[in-house]
Amino acid sequence: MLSFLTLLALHSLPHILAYPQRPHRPPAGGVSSGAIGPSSSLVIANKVISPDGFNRSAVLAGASASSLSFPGPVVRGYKGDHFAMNVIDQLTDTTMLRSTSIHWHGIFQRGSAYADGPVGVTQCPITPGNSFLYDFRVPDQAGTFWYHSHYLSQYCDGLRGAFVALRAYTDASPSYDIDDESTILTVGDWYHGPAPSLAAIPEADSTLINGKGRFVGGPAAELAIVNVVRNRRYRFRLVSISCDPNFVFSIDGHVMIIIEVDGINVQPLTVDSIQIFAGQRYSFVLNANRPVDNYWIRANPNVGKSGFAGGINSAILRYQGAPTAEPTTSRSPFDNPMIETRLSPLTNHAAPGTARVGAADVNINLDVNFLPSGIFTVNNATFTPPNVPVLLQLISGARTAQDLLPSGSVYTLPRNKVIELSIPGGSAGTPHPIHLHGHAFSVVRSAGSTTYNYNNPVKRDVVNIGDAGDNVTIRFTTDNAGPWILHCHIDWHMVLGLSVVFAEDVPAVASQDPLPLGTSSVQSSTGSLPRTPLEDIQSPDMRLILAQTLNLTLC
Ligand SMILES: [Cu+2]
Repeated sequence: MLSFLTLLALHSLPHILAYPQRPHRPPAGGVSSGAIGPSSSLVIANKVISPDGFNRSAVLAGASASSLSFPGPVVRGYKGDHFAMNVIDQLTDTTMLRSTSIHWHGIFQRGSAYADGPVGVTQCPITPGNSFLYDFRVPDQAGTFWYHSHYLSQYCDGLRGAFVALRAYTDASPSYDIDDESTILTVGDWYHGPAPSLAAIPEADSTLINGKGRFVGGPAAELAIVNVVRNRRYRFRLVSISCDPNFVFSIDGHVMIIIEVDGINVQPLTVDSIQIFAGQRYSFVLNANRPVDNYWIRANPNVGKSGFAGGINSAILRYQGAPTAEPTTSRSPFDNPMIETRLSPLTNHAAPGTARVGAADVNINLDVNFLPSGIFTVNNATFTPPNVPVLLQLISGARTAQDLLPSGSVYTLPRNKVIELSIPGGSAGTPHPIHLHGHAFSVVRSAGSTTYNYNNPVKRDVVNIGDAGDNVTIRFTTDNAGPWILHCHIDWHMVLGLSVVFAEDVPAVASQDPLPLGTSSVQSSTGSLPRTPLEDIQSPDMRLILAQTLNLTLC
């Protein structure tokens, strides 16, 4: 009788918040309860996996060497948390890169540039047998992020996973009932060969949704199943962990109400499909108000094998009570696709600076080109990771763009100014999704649009720069000292040089981005660390020693 009453009470609850309060562990019953963070080890090692029915060795992450997975474990914490992620390199497979480095995509790293991850910009790669403690705070961000290797094209070999910073319970005003690990949807491309032996810009073999999928000509491998209960509302966190393709994402029979873009809440926008580019994220509310059944979830790539024959590019939305069977639903024509110019932030609407084209404090045009020799240039310079990370160059006293390497690829930006970047589209490999570290930016002109919106443009951290004729324009304020890379998130293009670095507020980097003392390249504990501004260290030799302990010397 008691249990019956308990069940009745549970079923009558109007809202089931999966993350009601601290501590961080969610209640049992989610699809996965393997989330880690804000303090955890993250072991990087090799394992043979078969996510689409084809066996291959991969570069994977796990809380331990025995829990490696694709995607990697969800890293989770609350806004305000101090993250201490100790990345331990146990890679052994010589067909792929054995060193590594992790970027926490979308996290601003204010005051902790050394934890940002891009090799050659903020650190050298972590070598096999060593570890590196990523020690950073997330004081003012809540939303959907992800993490991935930022060493050449290593994340294409598997090192990618979701990162969620939750709002505190008291902040919540949810338009949804469920938000837990079962509502994270990763979509990405998958390759049957190791990235270092593939063509410079290879074609993916399959699309994986939540780490499962099928390839053309392959077996009917298990597809991801997303379970829902009728008449509940779900906050799905859609994360593109793609190396290359963008995907048109949709769920048969259902609309999606977008409420968050790249970690920033937006005015709710109802759509029937979302074209999501590499590195982008969308939270959308799905009301499971259709008849109990199975429905196809679709992610159609722009390159590689498109369509849905044999269950490729697909996963399954399964209502509780539906048969254990593949859906028989079909896709209606899209009449309400997501259009970027229809997205607006929920708060802090306006773009910074004077509301006129070219009227920011600093205006920079970035011309992307692809040369016959097979490399990309930005304003005629190709980015190759320097042997001395830009962060160490700055801490060592380099002050001007002319002094900073790689030559022609580093732009110095003054502090507390409004920056406008315009980036014409249409170069080879279009459309390029451009990502800026250290900031979110206002997209005052989107791909496919010729109008400028300074009033309430979407803020995000990856933007598609579109086709010939486009001139995507973004604005941000230089309130975060550090060297921040801007690059194409098609990983193959980044490797071919499609990057620049903004050295922001150069004079303040050494004092505002102190390197944590007590860290060593073989750090194995995850305690909080004392910090001393590097400017307090007067001896250049001592600075060099400190930098060496942080893997910051020669890459
Ligand atoms: Cu690109």
